[in-house]
Amino acid sequence: MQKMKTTGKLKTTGLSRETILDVYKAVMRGRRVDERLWQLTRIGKFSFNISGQGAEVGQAAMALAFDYDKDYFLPYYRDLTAVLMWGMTTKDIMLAGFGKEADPASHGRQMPSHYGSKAHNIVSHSSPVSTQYPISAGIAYGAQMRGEDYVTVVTTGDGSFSQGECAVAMNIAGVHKMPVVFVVENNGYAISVPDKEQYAVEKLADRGPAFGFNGIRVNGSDFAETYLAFKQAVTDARQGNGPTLIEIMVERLTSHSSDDDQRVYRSAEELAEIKENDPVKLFQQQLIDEGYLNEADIDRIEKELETEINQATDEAEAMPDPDPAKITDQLYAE
Ligand SMILES: Cc1ncc(C[n+]2csc(CCOP(=O)(O)OP(=O)(O)O)c2C)c(N)n1
Repeated sequence: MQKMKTTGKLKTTGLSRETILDVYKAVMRGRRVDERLWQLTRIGKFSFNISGQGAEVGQAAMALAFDYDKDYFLPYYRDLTAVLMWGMTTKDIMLAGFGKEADPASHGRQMPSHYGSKAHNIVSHSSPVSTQYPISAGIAYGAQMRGEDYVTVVTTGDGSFSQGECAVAMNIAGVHKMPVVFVVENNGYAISVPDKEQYAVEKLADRGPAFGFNGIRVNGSDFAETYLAFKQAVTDARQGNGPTLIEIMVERLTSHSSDDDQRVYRSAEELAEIKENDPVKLFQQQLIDEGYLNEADIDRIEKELETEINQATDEAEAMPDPDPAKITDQLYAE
């Protein structure tokens, strides 16, 4: 996988110090909630976990470019940091993991990590990968038909991006210049299959021009580069200039899921290297070096998150389970 160094200075984003600190907290929330999800899975309280560790910085940069009050988000299963920024709460995530009735994604009927919240325009996806892509084009077309100015963003993984659904969605979106941002989070693997066995193009972003719009590859460990690319894509979509494809290069620090062991197919050297280049560690160091963060801030934010996550875990676990007599509720519109 191609490695890229963190480069873009945070001041080039034009964001305030307060916003940058909020982003730092969101990135740390993504990491710490994810760690808790693993613990809950390992002690048998959750059935399954699929992790976003290594993609937090890229996802935060993506999410920040959108208007959470009106834009639509169709995430995939690694987008924990992004959905938390978009309005889902740590407790929402726990409710889904425990399979509780109050889970906003599916009222306890879906697997964990199938994020969704009607209140926040976050559309939950199906387990067959990339089926969210054609739906995103439909939602974007709805904006054009109704004359509304919301933008839709949809994500998937590098392996899933070879599914036909992605081509179908990008083709029709290109034809109608739809207000949609297509995203592929490239972590170099589809479970155990490395990128060189997945596609023959140099970059997945190269598929954008094939459908008549821009394709850009960004380093997801570089907050400024990623944020500025998304800002431009959102502006273009809102102004009627059509879609953009953004390929975010991220890491996958964990195994594919709680049912996988990546030590079987990734070398010890490779695993040591990705740990060394952990994007969260690099981002924290960048904030310190550029004067946004000090040790006292780091400690304070860690304590705040620990309290938040403990509280969310306890409260969600104490909530009622779904009533088996109502198992078919929520399947069809009333
Ligand atoms: C249509 C379909 N085929 C296969 C699977 C099983 N499956 C789930 S995740 C996955 C790998 C996806 O890899 P990638 O798109 O690179 O995303 P990543 O998990 O690396 O983020 C596969 C094959 C599925 N869920 N749906």
